[in-house]
Amino acid sequence: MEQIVKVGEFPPELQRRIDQEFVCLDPDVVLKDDGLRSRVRAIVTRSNYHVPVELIHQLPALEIIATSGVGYDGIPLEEARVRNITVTNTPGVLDAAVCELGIGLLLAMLRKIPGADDYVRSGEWQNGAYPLTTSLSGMHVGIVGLGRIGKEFARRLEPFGVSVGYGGGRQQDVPWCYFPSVMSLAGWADILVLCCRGGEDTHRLIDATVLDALGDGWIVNLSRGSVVDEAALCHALQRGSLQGAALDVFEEEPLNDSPLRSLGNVVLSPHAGSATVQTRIQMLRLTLDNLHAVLQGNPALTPVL
Ligand code: 8YV
Repeated sequence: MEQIVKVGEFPPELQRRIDQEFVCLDPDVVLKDDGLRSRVRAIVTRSNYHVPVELIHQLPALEIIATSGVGYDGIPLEEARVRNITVTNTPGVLDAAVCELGIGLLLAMLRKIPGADDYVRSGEWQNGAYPLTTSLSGMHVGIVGLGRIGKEFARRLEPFGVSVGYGGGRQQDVPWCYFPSVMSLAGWADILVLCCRGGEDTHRLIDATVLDALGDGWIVNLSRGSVVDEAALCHALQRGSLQGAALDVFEEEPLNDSPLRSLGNVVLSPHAGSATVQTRIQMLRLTLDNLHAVLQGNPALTPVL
């Protein structure tokens, strides 16, 4: 079996599947063995890890970097482009899972479901009714980044009787309202849902000015923590100008001792958008198929580069 470099960790049940098709080597092991280092043709990783550019420099025979995930902001694309290294991701197979969680987080945030569960468990209900919450129906929901996941999310919103807008990219032939900027979208929306990719182009796209434009609204982040100025978000939530947030991603993961962890108007999720058994198996299958294709001299199934 081909020896490949593995950057990051896969859950045991997925690693066992990889081990049936490839021999995974730790980067440090490869870099200490010049023979191995000169032969290795592939890197496998996951989208929440960073592939160091220094590692790529040390692997002269590298042909493919395959990530299990849709995001590729952790891969030094320019270096890969210069070296004509194929980069692949796993788009499409995780859209449903991410959007299912996103709808769940949106409803949990508006209807304060985690707090309601605590309210019953703690016996607080004996003292009176749970405070009234907020309906989704009738809201203006603005989607930042109308890619595959953004479109899937918009389609799943429609049965809830909301108005859907989108912004942060080009106008598309879709039945939703286009806004030429994130600022104008935030000014229209009651709820911003972040579905854009991570990376330099979207770094802190949602900053204090956008949060001010959103006003006493809500925000759901399904994309990357880097897309939001987290300090500005905390400040808006703490002073109550922003009514609430539901976050699956964070500037630093796992979330550290952030003020977000003590705010009652925030629903927190551990970067679990694609984290279902079925979805992760599908993502890994596509990742491995990309590796086999390129290493056998064939085109990648889902190339980014
Ligand atoms: C996680 C994701 O990276 O697909 C992405 O970009 O953020 C998630 O799917 C997951 O760890 C991928 O294995």
